[in-house]
Amino acid sequence: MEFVKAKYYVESELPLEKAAQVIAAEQSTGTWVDVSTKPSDLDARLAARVVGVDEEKGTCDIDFPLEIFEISNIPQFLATVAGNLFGLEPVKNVKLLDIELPKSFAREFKGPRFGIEGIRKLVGTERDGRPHIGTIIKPKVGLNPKQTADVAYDAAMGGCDLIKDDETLTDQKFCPMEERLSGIMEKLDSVKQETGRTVLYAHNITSGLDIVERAERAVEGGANMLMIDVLTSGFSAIQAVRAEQALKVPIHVHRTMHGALTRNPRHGIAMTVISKLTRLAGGDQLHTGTVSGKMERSVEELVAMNDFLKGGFHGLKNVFPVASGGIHPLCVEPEVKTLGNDLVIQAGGGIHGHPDGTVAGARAMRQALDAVMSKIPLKEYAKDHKELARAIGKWGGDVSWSEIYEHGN
Ligand code: CAP
Ligand code: MG
Repeated sequence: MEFVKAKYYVESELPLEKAAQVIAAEQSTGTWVDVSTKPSDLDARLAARVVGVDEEKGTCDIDFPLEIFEISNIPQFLATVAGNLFGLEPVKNVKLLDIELPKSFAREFKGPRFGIEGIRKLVGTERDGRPHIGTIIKPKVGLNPKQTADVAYDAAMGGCDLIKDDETLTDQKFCPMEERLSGIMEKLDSVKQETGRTVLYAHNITSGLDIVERAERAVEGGANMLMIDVLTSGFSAIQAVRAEQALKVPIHVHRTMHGALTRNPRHGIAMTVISKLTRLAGGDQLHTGTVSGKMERSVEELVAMNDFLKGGFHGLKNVFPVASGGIHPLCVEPEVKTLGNDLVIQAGGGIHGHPDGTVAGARAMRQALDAVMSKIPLKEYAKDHKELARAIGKWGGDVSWSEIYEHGN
C-alpha cells in the first residue's frame, strides 16, 4: 500500500499522540464519535495513521493511504491533508510542515512545461548559467498601457531578462490587459532588434472566472510568459492553464497572500508545501523568498525549498526559484551566495527607485551581478560602473527595514 506522508507541528491540551490520532481520524475515515455506518474493513483501507510523534519538537507524522486521494485533484488533496484539522477545538495550533508524495501520485501531474533549462533557452543563458535579473513594473497599479510599456522598455534596455506585472495588476480599467500586452511586447520586440536579447514579460492573468480564456487571448496576443497568483487563483488555475497544450509559454507563479498561511511558525501551512504543489500544478518560476529582502523568512527552509525546486522530483521538470521583495543591487551578492545561480533575482523599487531612474537601476543590478559572477568586490567594481556606485550611495548604509519604512529611503 502506498501513502502520502504529512508532517505537522501540533499544540494541544491532549497528549501529542492523541491529538495526532484525532487529526488522522478527522482527515480520513473518522469524526468525533464512532458511527454505526462504518464498514468494519474500511479503516484498514483508508484510515490515515499516526506513524510517529516527536514530543521534543511537538511534531507528528501521519500517513494517508494513496487511495483516499482523487488523483491530480489538488483541492481535494488540500481538503484531506490541510482541511478541518486547523479548526478542531482540542487542537490549539497546528502547522502542516511538509508533505512527501510517492511517484504514483506525482506522475499523474504534468508539472512545469519549461523548467529552468527551458527558460534559460528562451533567454539565452543556457551556457553561462547566470542568475536572471527581473523587475516588477512600479508603481504596482495606476500606470496606463503606454506608461507601462515605456517602463518595461527602459528596464529591458537597462539589462533585465524579465519584466513582470505586479501581483495586483490584472485587467483594471486604467490598464486593460490586451493593450498593456501589445504595448509591452512591441517594446520588447524593439529591444530584441536593438540588442539581440530576448526579454520575457510575465503577463498577469490572475482571475477566478476565465483564466484559461485569458491565457489563450494572451498567447494569441504575443505573450511570451504568463503570471498567476497561485493562492488567490488556486492551484487548479495553474493546472488548467498548463493543461492547454497550445499555450506553449512558461508560467511565472506569484505567492501573494502566502503570509496568511506560512508566517506563523505554530499555525498554518509551510511554504515548502506550497512549493511542492506548485511544481505538480505546472509553475515554471515561483517566488520563494530572499535572504536579504523586505519579507520575513527562514533561511533554512528557503534553501531547502529552492533545492527541492531545482532538484529531481519523480521526473517532473524543475522550477526557477524567484528571489524578490525589497531587493536592490547590494542584495545580489547575498542572494547568489546563499541561493546559487539558478535564481531569478527581481527588483521593483530597487530598480525604479534608483537615483538616476529605471535604465540606471537595471544597469546597476546587472553590474552587481557581473561583479558577483567575476568575484570582484562590489565597491571595487563600482569604481568604473557609475550606476552601481550611485546605488551603493543610496542603499549602502546599514539600516533596518523598520527604519527604511519609518523614515523612507
Ligand atoms: C516586490 C513585489 C513582490 C514581492 C512579493 C512587491 O516589489 O513586487 O510582489 O516580491 O514578495 O509587490 O512587494 P519590490 P515575495 O521589489 O519593490 O519590493 O516574492 O516574497 O512573495
Ligand atoms: Mg509585487
